[in-house]
Amino acid sequence: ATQYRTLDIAGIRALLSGLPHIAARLGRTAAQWRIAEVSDGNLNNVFLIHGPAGGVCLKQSLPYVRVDPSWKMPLDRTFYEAAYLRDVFPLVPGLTTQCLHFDPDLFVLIVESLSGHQVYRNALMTGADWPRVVPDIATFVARATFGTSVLCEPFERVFDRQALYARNQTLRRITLDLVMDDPYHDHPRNHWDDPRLNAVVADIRASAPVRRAVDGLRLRFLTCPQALLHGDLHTGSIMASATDTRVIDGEFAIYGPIGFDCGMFVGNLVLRRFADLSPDAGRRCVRDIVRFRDRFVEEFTRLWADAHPTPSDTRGPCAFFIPDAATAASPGRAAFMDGVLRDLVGYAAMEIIRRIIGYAHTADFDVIARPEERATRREAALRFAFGLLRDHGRHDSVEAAFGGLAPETS
Ligand code: SR1
Ligand code: MG
Repeated sequence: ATQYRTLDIAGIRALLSGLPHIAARLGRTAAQWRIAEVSDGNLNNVFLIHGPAGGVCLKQSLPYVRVDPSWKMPLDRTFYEAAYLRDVFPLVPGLTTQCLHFDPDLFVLIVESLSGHQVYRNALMTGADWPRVVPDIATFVARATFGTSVLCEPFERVFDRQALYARNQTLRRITLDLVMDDPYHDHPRNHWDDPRLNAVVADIRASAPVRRAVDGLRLRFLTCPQALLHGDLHTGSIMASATDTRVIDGEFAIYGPIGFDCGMFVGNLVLRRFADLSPDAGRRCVRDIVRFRDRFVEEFTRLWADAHPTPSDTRGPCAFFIPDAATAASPGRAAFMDGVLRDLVGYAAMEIIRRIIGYAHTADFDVIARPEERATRREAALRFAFGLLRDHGRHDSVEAAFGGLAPETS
């Protein structure tokens, strides 16, 4: 039996040589395969393998956090990523990658490799403005969440799937702690490199309305299993080109509130806006958030309007809001969508805060050379997120929450 070991390049070559469908995709012979480590995220080892006929991407869990080997961690995260891909790929075939192989002993996941794509965060940082990406992500979230919810499927199937992802406790714990808890009090994992941020951090932590909003959003994260979430949908979990968009890295997959995926994506657009020194950054950010909301609501509503069950279909989707189920304008649906968008605003704010003062920062601000400018920009982002949480639930629309980002507000 195969025992777990961390694979090096020779180990990868040997493993893939024994997998006929992968070897065929790469092309013979194994000696011709070029294998390069491209590990970039916080948790795992990642390799790209290219042969004469094509390429694959191999990801392996480590028994610790890649960027902090003293932080031990179970291996099962690639199992959940493989499960997520199997569950959502049929719903969003052109918007993620296909799982080609999962090895349950080595915790190795192999997916198709992408060519000509960049990590979307990096592309944004170098000025890309690709109109397809934001609506593609909105379509991805709408289809992947709607299709795994009781709005679309018999509850028996949904509850079985919920039971599987309920075991993804290690990564749910990371999100709960790193996104929803640590930043709101002193914790050794928190860090920010500039004392100029101390005052805004103190203001956020001292605010009773913020505390109430964060508590409510944490509770919803644990008690509202609306749909299968990606769970870590920041701009580093997206590979994109001008013409193609793929969501990757679904290891944080869990059942939760749909607005969490939306909010994480939007929060990262806002981080970019505050780090971007170009004059139209605010306008572009608001444009993209509105674009995201419009496409998400349009697609989710369309799917819902098409999904109403027939009387004979006793194992079909639940017949919510059935009196007006044939109309997209159903008040029941509107209330549901309003709830998702309210969650979006709150989770976006929490994502902004944790990426600046919590454990896992993003690269967006690192390219600002002058420390004063960097601190000013980060502080402005924190003050903006502070306002979103302080007024959480009181924004009538996405425009009311985010419209102040354009024209330039910092
Ligand atoms: C220890 S993991 C830190 C962060 O990296 C992942 O990408 C998630 O965003 C997580 O919160
Ligand atoms: Mg990741």
